Amino acid sequence: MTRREFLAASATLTAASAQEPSADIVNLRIAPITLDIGRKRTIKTLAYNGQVPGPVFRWKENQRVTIDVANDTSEPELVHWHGFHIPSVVDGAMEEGTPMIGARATQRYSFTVNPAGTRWYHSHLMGSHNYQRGTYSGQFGLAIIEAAGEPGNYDQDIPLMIHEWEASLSEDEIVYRYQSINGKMLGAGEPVRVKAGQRILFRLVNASATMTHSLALTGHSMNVIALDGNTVPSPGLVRAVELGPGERADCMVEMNNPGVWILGETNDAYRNAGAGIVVEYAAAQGAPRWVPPPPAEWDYTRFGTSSPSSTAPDATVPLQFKSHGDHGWTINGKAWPRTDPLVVKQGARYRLVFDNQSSMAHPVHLHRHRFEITKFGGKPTGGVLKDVVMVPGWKEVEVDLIAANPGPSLFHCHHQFHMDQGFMALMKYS
Ligand SMILES: [Cu+2]
Repeated sequence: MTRREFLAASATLTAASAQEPSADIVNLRIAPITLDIGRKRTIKTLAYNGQVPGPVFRWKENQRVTIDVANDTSEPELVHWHGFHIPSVVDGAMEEGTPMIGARATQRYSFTVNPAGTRWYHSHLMGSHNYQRGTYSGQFGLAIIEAAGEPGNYDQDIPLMIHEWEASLSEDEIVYRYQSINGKMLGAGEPVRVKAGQRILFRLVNASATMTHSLALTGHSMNVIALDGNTVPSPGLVRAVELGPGERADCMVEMNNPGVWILGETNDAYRNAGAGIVVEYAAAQGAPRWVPPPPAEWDYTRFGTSSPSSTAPDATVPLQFKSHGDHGWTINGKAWPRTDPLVVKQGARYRLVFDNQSSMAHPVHLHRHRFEITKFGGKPTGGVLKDVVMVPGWKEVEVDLIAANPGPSLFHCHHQFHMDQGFMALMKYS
């Protein structure tokens, strides 16, 4: 290429980017707000665009998007695009090489969105032990990536993001004073208004820093059609959905039982602390009703195929999780930043064996990739694709990962307190 040709080509590139529709550029502003969560309670927190949750982004799969983030706070920040398969430099984790957004500075994130499904975005601050920042704050929002040509067979699409407020440490555990769905305590916000005969897609997101939640809609069953935004092979009706921090479930509900109901936490104390929202049929009256669902064990395998994929992995990687009391959490005996990196070769299939040598369940998350659950607590399965998996206490979970997105990727517990205590490693491509 001659210099003249090169200049002509660059001019074309510049012109092409200048012609990008402005609708593809969105702005996020991180700033302190006073959030009214209802019941005469206000919370001082950090949020996106002055609201909790942040704006819902609806993007088309493979659309090029640009997000200009202004950090209007006194500390560095960054935004993680959870469940997106994008380059490390824009993924939103400092450990992967994403630049921090300095205090009072701005940063442009530009990438092509995929894969389709319910994704979300949130702060990814590390090790602050400040229970007002990172995932403890109001910095979270939903991003829906729509598959091309997908009709969307439902009448309403309702995102519900659960979160807690005023965290403190009590006997080595994080406790909260208040809980909310979409930033409001149960009964304080607008109800979800429905009509008999409608099909509603509820996008449930656990935007908690540390809590696992079980959610039910009184009077209705929920058809789980996708987990972490990925369609499951065997959708199934459940009375309650369990979500660890970072997990999502897309639930289709037939509105066939008119009344005024509560969609909320099955745990009474959590629901009374605010974790719920009213679902109100047109013309229905009376106080919102809560009836506890029958107890049931949450099991990913019921949404999978009965037999796992027959593809053999190229390598098996055991990863043992253990607590060392005051010294924090370890992966194979080492805590971040001393954890051994997980080195993978592009295109290879790895079977990761998560061995939980503790009594606590851990929501284990891998950035920039998704994995397929192949065995859950000894039970083989296939077809359930996730980016966070809850590994129950003293149990083993096996997942298959195809290394298909080169660049450093964080692997960590999505429980913020565990992550801050060392439960983190880096996956690298050789
Ligand atoms: Cu954990």
